[in-house]
Amino acid sequence: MHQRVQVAIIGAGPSGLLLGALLDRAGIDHVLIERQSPEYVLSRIRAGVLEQGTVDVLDQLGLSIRLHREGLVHHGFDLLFEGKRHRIDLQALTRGKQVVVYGQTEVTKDLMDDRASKGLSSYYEVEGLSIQGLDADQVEINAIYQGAPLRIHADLVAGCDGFHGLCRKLIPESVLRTYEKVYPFGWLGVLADVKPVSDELIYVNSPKGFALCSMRSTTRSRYYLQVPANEDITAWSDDRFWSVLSDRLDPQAAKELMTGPSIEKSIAPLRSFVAEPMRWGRLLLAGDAAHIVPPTGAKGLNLAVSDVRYLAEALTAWFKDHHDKHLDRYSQRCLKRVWRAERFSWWFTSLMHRFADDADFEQKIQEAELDYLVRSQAASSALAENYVGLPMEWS
Ligand code: FAS
Ligand code: PHB
Repeated sequence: MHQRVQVAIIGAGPSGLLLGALLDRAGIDHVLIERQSPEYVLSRIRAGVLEQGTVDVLDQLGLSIRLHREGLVHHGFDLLFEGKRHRIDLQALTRGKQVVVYGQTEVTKDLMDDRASKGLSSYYEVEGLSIQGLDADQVEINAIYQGAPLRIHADLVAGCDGFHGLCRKLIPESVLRTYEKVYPFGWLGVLADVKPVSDELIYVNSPKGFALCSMRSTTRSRYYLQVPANEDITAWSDDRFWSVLSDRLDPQAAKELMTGPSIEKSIAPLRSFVAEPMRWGRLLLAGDAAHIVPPTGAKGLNLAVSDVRYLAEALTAWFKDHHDKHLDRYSQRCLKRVWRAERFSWWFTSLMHRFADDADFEQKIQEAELDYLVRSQAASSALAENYVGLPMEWS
């Protein structure tokens, strides 16, 4: 099978699917190539909180009907420390901004359904992918699809293949610069069909470790516990999970916590990572292929979306208006926003988690910073404006 397109998108997670939808609306000929099956992609439980900018782009695409029907608008969240909860009033602190709780799985499904309804070219369960010609006058992609050779020629490649993907590694070592911080802990996440313990999210700083009470709907909860980085998930029965979570909550929440069988349980490692530049020749990286943030600040998916919005604008200018102004600035434009999200996610992770070599002094300092934060309008405004998402217009 052979195809000639303007853009080849590698990876059908949120980045690749969203870019495909935006290129379709712009009339830019493209193809989507994914290693896994659609079912596998949908089985991954990831992000839960959407910034307004992410909702806006799904509105513009006409893909937010279910989101507005099923998503939960949140105007604040709680910080729990020293056994007490303090509400961060996002709406008041950001002059009316909010976030929407709507799982990444649902966003991915809405994007997949849109793509299928338009009959757009997508190759799932592709094997043996190789990409040549990123520094030549056209790119050649070879792979195996349904047991037969697949060859695609493209003008440009969008590397949307995530942290473990192929595309970032195609940038020569002499060009690529990476920055990384690996945290000594991970998040043990549980999904359960039980009523959430609170109407809003609760971020917990406890001497025994971080916890997060989130949700996917009013009947489906998503909880996380900080665990050591090398934790063995088989050591975590549901009973143990609920008992440890309850122990990190305030007395009222512990009393009201609804427990039940987990329908998904997984451990996510935490790291901060940035690869520069996000463009090399005919390759443009977007989303987790270029950067990773610890999920504390709920930035991962939203940062992928802002990359893709910039990339779609650059590709439209290139193919439709035949100017490369945005394409040339793509990497620099994304990285400004990436580093702001990296800083916030690192700061919030450092404030909320127990670090193994921390003495009691560090716990007291964290509690003092949290106490200051919930009392100071200036400090809580800074937290709120980062959490709802910084303006896309900041250059
Ligand atoms: P993705 O990793 O989602 O998608 C990349 C796609 O490329 C995958 O489908 C992969 O199969 C495919 N691929 C890889 N190599 C390929 C190849 N060689 N050929 C073809 N396809 C290939 N963010 C939050 O905001 N909150 C959270 O709570 C949160 N939890 C997370 C938990 C985990 C375990 C992980 C890994 C991430 C989490 N994130 C969270 C971040 C997550 O939501 C990402 O930001 C988001 O998935 C980024 O989307 P993509 O850039 O599309 O990358
Ligand atoms: C989630 O619901 O999965 C979630 C919410 C907020 C975060 C991280 C994850 O900061």
